[in-house]
Amino acid sequence: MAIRPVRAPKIIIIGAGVAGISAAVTFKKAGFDDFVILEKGSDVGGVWFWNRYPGLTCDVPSQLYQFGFAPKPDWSRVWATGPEIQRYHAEVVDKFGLREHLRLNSEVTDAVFDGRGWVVTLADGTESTADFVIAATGVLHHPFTPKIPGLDTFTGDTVHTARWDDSLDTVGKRIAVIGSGSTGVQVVSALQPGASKLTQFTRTPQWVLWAPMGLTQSKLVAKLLAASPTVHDRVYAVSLWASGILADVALRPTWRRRTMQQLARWSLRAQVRDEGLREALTPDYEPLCKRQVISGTYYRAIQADNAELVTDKITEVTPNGIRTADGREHPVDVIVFATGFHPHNYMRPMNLRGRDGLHIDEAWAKGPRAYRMTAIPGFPNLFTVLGPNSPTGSISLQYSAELTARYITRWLHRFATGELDTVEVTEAATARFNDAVAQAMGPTVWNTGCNSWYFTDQNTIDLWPFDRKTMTTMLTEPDDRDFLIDATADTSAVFAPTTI
Ligand code: NA7
Repeated sequence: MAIRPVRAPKIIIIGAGVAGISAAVTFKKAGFDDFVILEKGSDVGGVWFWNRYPGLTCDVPSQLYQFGFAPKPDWSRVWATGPEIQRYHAEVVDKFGLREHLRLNSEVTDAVFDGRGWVVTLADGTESTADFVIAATGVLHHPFTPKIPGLDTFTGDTVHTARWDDSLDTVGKRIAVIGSGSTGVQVVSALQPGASKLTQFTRTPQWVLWAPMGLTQSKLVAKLLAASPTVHDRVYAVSLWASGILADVALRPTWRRRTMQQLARWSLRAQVRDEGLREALTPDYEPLCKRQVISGTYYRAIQADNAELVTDKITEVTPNGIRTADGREHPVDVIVFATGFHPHNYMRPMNLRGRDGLHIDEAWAKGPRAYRMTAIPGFPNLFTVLGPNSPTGSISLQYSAELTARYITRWLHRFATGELDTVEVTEAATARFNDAVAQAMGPTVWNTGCNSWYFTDQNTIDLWPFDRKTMTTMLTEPDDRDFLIDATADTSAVFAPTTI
């Protein structure tokens, strides 16, 4: 049975990364195809488009890091590389006919609610209107480069990992890498073999869990998965289930968490024999507290003859290198900033105004907050996909994005049938949800005393502190009591379910 809509909702999706693609395919499958996807970049893929640094690898196994609606049996590696993931996104966009909806090089500067719908303006001044706006704008989008005195006097090359310059030649050069997160660790491993010298400058050591990240996926596995969609679905379901164990490790202080933490400590002990270096690489907080770094090559790379770890504070950049607090000047040709992002910016900077001109900066003056990751009080007919509190630390992002998109289609259906014109989450429901989040955050490993990008400026942790089952329950059927639903349209033509 399908529903014959009275009117098709006009939808603008902002962003063509994992969240935007999930939303677009989900809407299309549900019969809502009057949408455009506005993407600031010159291609789809989001973080996988913007990040092209050497060694880029996803630390989530490929059979899990894929859309539920687009299984890919033949990943070449168990942990796929950035370029392969990026190709996959392009293939999915083609396979599901999203190209015709896509407007690349289209940066949204303004989105303003006019009482009934949204007026969206691009950087080139083009205006479009929509009944619904879906903000699929991502969390790690704006690269952070520290302001180091003297940086503008440096005569060599500088690059941020999230804006890699493909023409940059690092072979035979003296390379400085600043940062010790997932990116720093990957880029050190990739650049060290070709460098004349690689110096990694770190402020805080990270636990680096060993895993054979370069492992190829057997061709037999690909054949088996391709031969039977049922087998593939089962493998995907088992992967989702298994990732639940990881979520549990993060959420509750049990023996499972302690075992994982021991593994991280063992990874360091087993691979780094030099006591001085081991001490410099040993964090003073619990493993898993920051986003866990995984690598099978980093400790080898940093112990190579042409590599050096520097933990002294950087005081300035000179024309020819980097000076540290001990007064030493480290001569370098290239500085690679693996210094992360301004996280939690989501739609910002954007002139996003909801009901009565409410600006998103006012609504989020005390930090980003939403109801169940997707609805914001004061912003009718606007939903986020992978918005605040998304599970960047535990549950599959694709699963979460698809679930949220399906939840949004419930509202699209009701708009289509004339049952509502606008829908806006209440402040009370949002406050209740955020109180529950704050309470559930207590025993999580992210709250055990480290500083990570998970924290907002207001010291809240911008992650999902519940399990996947709770997420599924929360995002299956909307609870009308949590929303202000306005229907001013003539609903005399209310739909009748029709078999078509
Ligand atoms: P992260 O994890 O935010 O790491 C950024 C790194 O840069 C981290 O080691 C920071 O040290 C370091 N940093 C930042 N500013 C400075 C200055 N001024 N001096 C020295 N070091 C600095 O970003 P990534 O790109 O590695 O990873 C982001 C996520 O992408 C990752 O978690 C995965 O989910 C994928 P700090 O620890 O703050 O002392």
